[in-house]
Amino acid sequence: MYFYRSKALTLPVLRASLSAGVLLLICACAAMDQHIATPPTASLQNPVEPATSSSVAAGQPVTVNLTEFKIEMPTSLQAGARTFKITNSGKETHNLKIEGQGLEKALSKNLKPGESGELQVDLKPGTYKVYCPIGVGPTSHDSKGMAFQLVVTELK
Ligand SMILES: [Cu+2]
Repeated sequence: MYFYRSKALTLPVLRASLSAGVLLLICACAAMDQHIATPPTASLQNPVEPATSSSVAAGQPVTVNLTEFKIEMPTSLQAGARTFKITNSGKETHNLKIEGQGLEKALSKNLKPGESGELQVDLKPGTYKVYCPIGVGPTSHDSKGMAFQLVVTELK
């Protein structure tokens, strides 16, 4: 009985403090779902594509969208040589850097608003830090949200 009562008392407090965060999380998940091409839905959308998922994943360019202060792209990719097609859709200058598994690569030139660039990377399985290298310390775009961990899986 005591257990139930204490739960009921803490619930409104939790709801009030977390509602904003939960909403953000839901939005983030929905946005990511749109950008991650899962093999089953991809084959439905593109019936011309061969059934082998390896060729689909290996050759496809990765679309990256940069805004304040977000990096929109799949958070998981299959290993292999990939081209990142990066567009700055924001209002500030951005770049994209990928670090991990002995790899460290960024666009040679920062992207002004509206500009795009391509980055060639040979991804080995493992985790990478993908971030915007603009700014230093607490005002860096990295610490403002332009960073995430990319997981690269074995080529199937
Ligand atoms: Cu940036």
